[in-house]
Amino acid sequence: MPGPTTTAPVEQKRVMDPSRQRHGLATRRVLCASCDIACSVVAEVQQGRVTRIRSSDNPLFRDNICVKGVMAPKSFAHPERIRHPLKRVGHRGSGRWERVSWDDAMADIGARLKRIIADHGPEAWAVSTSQWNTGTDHGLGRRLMNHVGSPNWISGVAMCAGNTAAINRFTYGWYPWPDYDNTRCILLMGHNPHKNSWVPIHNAIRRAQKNGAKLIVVDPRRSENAEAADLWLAPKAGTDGALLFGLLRVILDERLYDQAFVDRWTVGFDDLVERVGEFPLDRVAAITGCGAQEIAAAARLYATHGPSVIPWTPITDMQRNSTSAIRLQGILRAICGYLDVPGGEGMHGFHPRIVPESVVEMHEALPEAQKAKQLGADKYPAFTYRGQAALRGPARRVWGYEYPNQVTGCFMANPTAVFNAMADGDPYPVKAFFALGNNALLSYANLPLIQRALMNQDLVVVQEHMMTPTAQLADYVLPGDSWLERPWMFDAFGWISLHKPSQQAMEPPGECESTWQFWKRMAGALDMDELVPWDNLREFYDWRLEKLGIDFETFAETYDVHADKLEFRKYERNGFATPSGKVELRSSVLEDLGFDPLPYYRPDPPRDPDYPLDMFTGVREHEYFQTGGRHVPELRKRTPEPCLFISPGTAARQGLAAGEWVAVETANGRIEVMVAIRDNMPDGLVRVPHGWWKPEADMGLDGNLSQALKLSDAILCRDDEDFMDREQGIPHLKGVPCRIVPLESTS
Ligand SMILES: Nc1nc2c(c(=O)[nH]1)N[C@H]1C(S)=C(S)[C@@H](COP(=O)(O)OP(=O)(O)OC[C@H]3O[C@@H](n4cnc5c(=O)[nH]c(N)nc54)[C@H](O)[C@@H]3O)O[C@H]1N2
Ligand SMILES: Nc1nc2c(c(=O)[nH]1)N[C@H]1C(S)=C(S)[C@@H](COP(=O)(O)OP(=O)(O)OC[C@H]3O[C@@H](n4cnc5c(=O)[nH]c(N)nc54)[C@H](O)[C@@H]3O)O[C@H]1N2
Ligand code: SF4
Ligand SMILES: [Mo]
Repeated sequence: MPGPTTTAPVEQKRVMDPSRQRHGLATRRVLCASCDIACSVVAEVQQGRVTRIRSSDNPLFRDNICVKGVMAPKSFAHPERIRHPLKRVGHRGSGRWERVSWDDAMADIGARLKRIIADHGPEAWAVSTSQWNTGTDHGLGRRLMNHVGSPNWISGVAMCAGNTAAINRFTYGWYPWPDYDNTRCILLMGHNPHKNSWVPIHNAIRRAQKNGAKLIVVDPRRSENAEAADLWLAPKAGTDGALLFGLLRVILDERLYDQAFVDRWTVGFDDLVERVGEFPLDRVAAITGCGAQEIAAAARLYATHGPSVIPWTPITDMQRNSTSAIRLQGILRAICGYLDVPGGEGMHGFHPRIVPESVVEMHEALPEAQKAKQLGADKYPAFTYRGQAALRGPARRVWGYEYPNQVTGCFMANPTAVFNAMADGDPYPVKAFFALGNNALLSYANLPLIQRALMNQDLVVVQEHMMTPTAQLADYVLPGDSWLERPWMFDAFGWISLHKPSQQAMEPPGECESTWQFWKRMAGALDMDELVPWDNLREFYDWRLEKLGIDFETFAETYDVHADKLEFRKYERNGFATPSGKVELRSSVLEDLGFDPLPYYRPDPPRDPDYPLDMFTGVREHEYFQTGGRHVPELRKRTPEPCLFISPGTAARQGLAAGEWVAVETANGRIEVMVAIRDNMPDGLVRVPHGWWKPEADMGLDGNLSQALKLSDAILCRDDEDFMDREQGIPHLKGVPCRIVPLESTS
């Protein structure tokens, strides 16, 4: 997701194209954060307001722009944007608010949080954020929580690249990034960047193809990338883990791996061979529905047309076999010799002269006894402190710091465990919940549980642009600024060592503030001012850039991108950041945690005949980022309603017509959707879009939280044992048994 798509040394000085400067217009070079890929774009400013977003002057980035970015100024100027702090006056969910000052709000929040901590301990405070959107947290929240003593931080990255990063660390100690510029083969496990989704990655893939790279796509649906692929495999949803075993089987049987690398740099190869032996291609074909021949063809292409890459995919972050599927991708990378080589997947480490957010977070300040209380650590430890503890020493040895929090996903509590503690006090009560730039109610599995959890809080604080369903259940709703209204330094989520600056283009409206500023206020409210010794974001960036010998404003004037010189095969110097110093095909960390040290495949539970179809959620809609954006009329008219995407065959069998409203039901609940028939959908599988609510609809519980309680996919998503990954405890969203019922026959 980070900016440029190369692992070659990059230091792009600022490029301005005078022919593109219009008379009388001020321009600012900004990074779009209307999704989480941070395109470099230009903001045109007139009379203190951004009037237009256009593409970058730098030819490298000129094509990196999409409809969401272009419409951002409209989104941020919406009349219903939250511009002042609001305090709840009616009962929770009544939708009644009064305007208060920031100072009063923070004084009360601080006092109430102190009381909760005094009564229940610091672990009774949980925070959910999306660092992508808030953009300016920069680890300050974790820093404060670590000093207060709460380990209970969660984020949507638990189902996105964050958990993938944590699991990758088990195998080779750092989550690598693809070198699209030099690769010869790209394997997309479902991931489907397109013209309105992660445009820089879409462009990088297309460029790679033009340069002769092959494209293999694994997707049950004929996606945009499937159409552009050299080879398209369409497995049954949720069976990626089995398919990956099939690829490995062919590569091992035909000895297509890098023997020298395996001999010198891996442990557990013989055990792996034995485990893969349990997956003959006919078994894989039976599980996935893909033919043995096409599986073999994909494996050969990946292994012999390298260096190849398997870009990050959220699809295997959201499956019952997630940990194994992520590990299998790592194992493929490693044994084929594609780790940390040009055209393969680079392991950058930290930028040596810019203070990383991981260091800002100060995880070493959280006492071990508090780390041990992190919710979910006992049962689902993989991405918790406990799960990652054995990697601390190796990380220090190789990367210079014990807590590399790549993609912010390596030291999280388990979201479901946090919601259980909030709702039922089990295993201990959580009574204060902060959602910062995160629409928590809609952004995890099992919405009814999250709703109960929120209703059972003594203090809910939300920082937002709009009155989201989550905000509607808060005690305080605080006004957040936007990416046009603050300076920003993007660190590529600590995934790669690239840094990109973003200039502030306009003043925030009303009393909107950054999440960084919220945390600074919070430090004051908790009598911990000394933890945030910087007056504002610019000073904080100046501090982080000190070793580079440049202040933020100069940095932003000078560079489009900054990275230190990148080297390859760094492991030859320090080994890998794992306990053995090698690539752990057999994971000592998983073994010590009591799990199978080898990848395995857990079949679907027996089908309940009441739910004859499968549904998946998570396909991204062009116009919206996740649960946001529905308030922008220009976008909304393009996709006005949540649809159920279904094949012509399944629609005919179910007697459904396009445009008809139906209910989709799983064992967890039901939502309402409009039927949309698509011939790129396979029979038997239906697709439910993520994140629907209607900002224009009545607010509060009486209005079903702006219809979120009727429309959100999170109602359908299950978090019971059969639908959770064993090691991480993240939900299976790809292939959930469902049924479709006419609206009038549902209760
Ligand atoms: N059920 C289900 N859950 C999912 C997924 C799914 O497919 N289904 N997908 C998962 C994935 S991949 C991800 S990445 C996560 C994303 O989960 P979230 O991070 O919660 O993503 P959004 O829904 O975009 O919520 C972000 C909120 O921040 C607000 N916002 C935007 N910009 C700013 C800002 O600058 N400042 C402040 N203060 N607020 C801002 C927006 O109005 C929006 O309400 O969800 C995950 N959860
Ligand atoms: N416009 C827009 N762009 C976005 C976002 C957005 O909200 N809006 N969100 C951003 C974020 S946070 C993320 S995480 C990315 C996600 O973007 P992607 O990684 O592209 O993920 P999705 O769009 O959810 O689904 C991609 C493909 O996975 C396929 N798929 C479904 N189930 C399975 C399965 O079981 N196995 C396999 N192999 N494939 C399957 C679907 O058919 C679909 O074509 O998009 C980013 N880009
Ligand atoms: S892909 Fe679109 S929304 Fe995402 S950062 Fe780029 S311009 Fe913004
Ligand atoms: Mo995501």
